[in-house]
Amino acid sequence: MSLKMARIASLLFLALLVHSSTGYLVTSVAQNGSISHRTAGTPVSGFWNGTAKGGSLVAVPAEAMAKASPGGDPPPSYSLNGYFGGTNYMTSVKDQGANCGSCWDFAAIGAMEAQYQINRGNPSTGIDLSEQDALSCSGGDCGGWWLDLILDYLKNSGVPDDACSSYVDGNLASGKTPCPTYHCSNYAARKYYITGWSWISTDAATIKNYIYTYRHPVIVWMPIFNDFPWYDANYWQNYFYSHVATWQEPPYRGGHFVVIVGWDDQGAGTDDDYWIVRNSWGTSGGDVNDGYGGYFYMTQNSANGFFGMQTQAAVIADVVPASTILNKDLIIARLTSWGYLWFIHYPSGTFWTRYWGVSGDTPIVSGADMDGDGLEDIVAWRPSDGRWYILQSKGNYMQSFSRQWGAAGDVPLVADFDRDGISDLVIWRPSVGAWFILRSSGGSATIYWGMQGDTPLIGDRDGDGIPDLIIWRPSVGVWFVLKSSSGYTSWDTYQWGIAGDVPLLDHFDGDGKVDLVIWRPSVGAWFILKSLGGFSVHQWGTSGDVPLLAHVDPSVYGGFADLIIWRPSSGTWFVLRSYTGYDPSSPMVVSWGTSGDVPLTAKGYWSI
Ligand SMILES: [Ca+2]
Ligand SMILES: [Ca+2]
Ligand SMILES: [Ca+2]
Ligand SMILES: [Ca+2]
Repeated sequence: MSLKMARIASLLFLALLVHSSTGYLVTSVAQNGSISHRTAGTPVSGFWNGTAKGGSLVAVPAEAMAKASPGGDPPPSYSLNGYFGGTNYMTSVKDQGANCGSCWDFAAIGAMEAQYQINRGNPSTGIDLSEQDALSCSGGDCGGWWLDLILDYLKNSGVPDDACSSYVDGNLASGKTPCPTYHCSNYAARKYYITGWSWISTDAATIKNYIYTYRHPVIVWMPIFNDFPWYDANYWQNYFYSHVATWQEPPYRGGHFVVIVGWDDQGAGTDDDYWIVRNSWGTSGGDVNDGYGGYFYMTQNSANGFFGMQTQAAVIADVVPASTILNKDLIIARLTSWGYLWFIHYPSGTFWTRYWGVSGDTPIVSGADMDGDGLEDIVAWRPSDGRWYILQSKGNYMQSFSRQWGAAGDVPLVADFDRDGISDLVIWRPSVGAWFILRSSGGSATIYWGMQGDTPLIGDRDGDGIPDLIIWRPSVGVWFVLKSSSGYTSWDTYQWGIAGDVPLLDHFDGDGKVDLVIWRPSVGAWFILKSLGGFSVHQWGTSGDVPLLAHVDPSVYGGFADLIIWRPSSGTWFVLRSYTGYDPSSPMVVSWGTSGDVPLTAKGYWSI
């Protein structure tokens, strides 16, 4: 074999013409266009349609039945907080603060944390979710909000753990801390989502059935009056609430959301029947003497005042951690009769799946973050209509949008040219050698660079942090790098590779400038031309393999890529790891996929 390794200041002519912000490739960009992907069969664990509302009872799911109590009617007393023995599935009672009207937030997240533990049969998962994030980033504020809106928000947007964004708004009488302020940087990967929720009927029998038989804490609305125990001078002891007044006397203080976790129909010191209710006003009030500070007891009996009866009640289906696509994951897109089924394999060995895209689409993932949350999205580019179909990481890969950009015969790529943290859509058109760049921040650009038969790539070779447009020409084995630092007017050339090779880009010397990589199928050899100077050669793979580059080993933040071979015949990933010094005697070998699949890798949020 021979590979010319000298860098040559080639004088090969390459048609070059730059247009500024003109030449829209298409006449319009659709807003949230409808899509024709298939979602049937998507293995989502939610057992309710999260959009079902209106107070009607929902069907009892088999999944919930499996968690059900031994059977029989709800007993005279029972509680999910262990008050009558058994397991306490509730997390610690929180304090929404002296002034902030964020009960809607604390009630929803309190039920969410408990439901997570209940559905896993583990009262000590350590789950602690961020009320501040839900307050800051949803439409609600310290002036209050609606239960259905916060539950929809938790389903569609999720919340990270509390350490990512701890509570700071307890003394805000109105407004809230703005959303970005208290996010941790990797908040998207740390989120939890509810899979669905439903209103339930507010009669006592139904609520007891949901708590006992199906194991759901019930979020309810209630009015608060001046005689509510916490407003009483004896609130240390007086934590039974049986309001009998009218709206006028004593004065109405406002609406409040709380969580019913159980009941006692045997009347502790009274012949009334009471709900056991988790509040969000700290633990110094309520049933402190019994070790249940923060809980109070509210009459079930509407005859004792119509305010004893809740007027809204809702339950959460299940709670799941965010699905993520990060740099260590191995990804397979498999064409099935339902379209592409994506399998995302975590380093732990677990995986998740989504259907996205149809036959004929180009599956794209590496570096594609069109919703700007730092996690890569699942993208299918469709030649037949030139549309980009984007399954957003935001919303746990359950929401989507599309954009029209490109046409049949084009090559789709992604990069962030305007550096706003959102991937821009890039189309390279071989017939005219044109790059069409649709910027996320608005506007577009057309740059002519390359010609039919070339391979387009994108990377930052000149080190200014902005993508350069790169063409590899097989006929002469020459790389043409059109530099962003020159305003895309001057270029460098490198002779590296020969016809039949596969060109790739990644980092191998830590200088932040992409290095030029050739994989030669005939001999299974990698030739890496480094920006700092010099080159390296590794034998890894054989003819018929698919070469990929990614950062999957523990040195992920060290900046050196791993050499990956995916072998279709056995569906095996062979990873030659940078942190072993590319030692072929200690590869990472993972069976994932099968013949006919499309293997893909992620860049991860660290390098998008
Ligand atoms: Ca994303
Ligand atoms: Ca952008
Ligand atoms: Ca650059
Ligand atoms: Ca480099």
